[in-house]
Amino acid sequence: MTTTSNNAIEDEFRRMDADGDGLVDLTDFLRAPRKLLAALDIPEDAPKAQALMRANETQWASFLSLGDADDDGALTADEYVTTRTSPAFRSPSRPGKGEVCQTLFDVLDGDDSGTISQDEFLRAADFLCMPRTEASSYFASLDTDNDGQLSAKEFLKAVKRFYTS
Ligand SMILES: [Ca+2]
Ligand SMILES: [Ca+2]
Ligand SMILES: [Ca+2]
Repeated sequence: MTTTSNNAIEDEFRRMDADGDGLVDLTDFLRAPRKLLAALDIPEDAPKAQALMRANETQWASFLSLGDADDDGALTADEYVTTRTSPAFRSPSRPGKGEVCQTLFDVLDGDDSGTISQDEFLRAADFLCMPRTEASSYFASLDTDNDGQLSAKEFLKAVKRFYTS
């Protein structure tokens, strides 16, 4: 099992802290899902979009409850590391975690087929900062039954790996 080094977590923090003020707040935290919705042309008032944003807000509240030592509603780099290295962060029952995975799946499943096709997956590749060729092979590695579609189960396994690596 690999432990995420604090350096990697600090990099993650700096990516989230888009305005570089040394704090990550709710606006910073919601920037990524907002960008994804924009990349997928999903209006923010669509039910799928609202579900994704609500799930992220719940997730943010759990980040604060784990790491916001001074209770100011924003995380410093140190507070962020505390959140990310807390054993409760990895818990599958952490508030918002399952909801974020499920609502992310629904957003990527553009045609509501209940599975994510390679095309649907590649639409999000830019958002994942992944070159298309890499995204294609990543998709293939996630599609464990090789039917060309990611089931919710295949997808959740991937997200879970992402959040625990
Ligand atoms: Ca704080
Ligand atoms: Ca689909
Ligand atoms: Ca599959």
